[in-house]
Amino acid sequence: MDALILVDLQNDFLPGGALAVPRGDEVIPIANRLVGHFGFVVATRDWHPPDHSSFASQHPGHAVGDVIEVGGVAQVLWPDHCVQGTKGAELAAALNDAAISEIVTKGTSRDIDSYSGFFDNNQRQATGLLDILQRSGITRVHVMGLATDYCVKFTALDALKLGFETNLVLEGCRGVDLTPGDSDRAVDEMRAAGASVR
Ligand code: VGL
Ligand code: ZN
Repeated sequence: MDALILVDLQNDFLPGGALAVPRGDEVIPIANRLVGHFGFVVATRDWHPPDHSSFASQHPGHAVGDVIEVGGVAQVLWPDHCVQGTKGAELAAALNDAAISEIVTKGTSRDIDSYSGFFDNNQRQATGLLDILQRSGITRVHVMGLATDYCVKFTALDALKLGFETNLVLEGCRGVDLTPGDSDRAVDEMRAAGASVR
């Protein structure tokens, strides 16, 4: 059975939000169209405590976009975003959330970021997404959302590693592109790892 995974379609990732993905709003109508075609839809949600270690504000002397080491892993520093319980962390206002079967939260521990919808960046803590998919008899996943070069990429790569047939819904993705070309390279990586791109 197939599942649609909607990655981080949250207000803070849309234009005007705290970590706005350029043209991120364009994928909401695409999500709204696709949810009708899937019997099973899961949404992931970036869901950080206010003092999350991925926030540049927590690292005096560092700025947004710097890469530092946190707990032994490389961490890009971001503006404060998707703080638990805030408007910015809510699913996009225009998203038809009636069709969403499950919501998975990630990035909830202060000390470790989680780009993948499956695991934190240390691959130590699971989010529950794998259990949800297995319990529902899902064998193939279609992944779309924000951002192509971070959470979409790591969610799709983990899905492949976990043995799911994985399709990237390219028209439903937009990237941050901190470095120009990051999103194109992310798509190449997903394809090289075995994802179909349609
Ligand atoms: C994301 C950066 C920081 C994403 C989340 O959803 O791609 N990117 N947190
Ligand atoms: Zn985040």
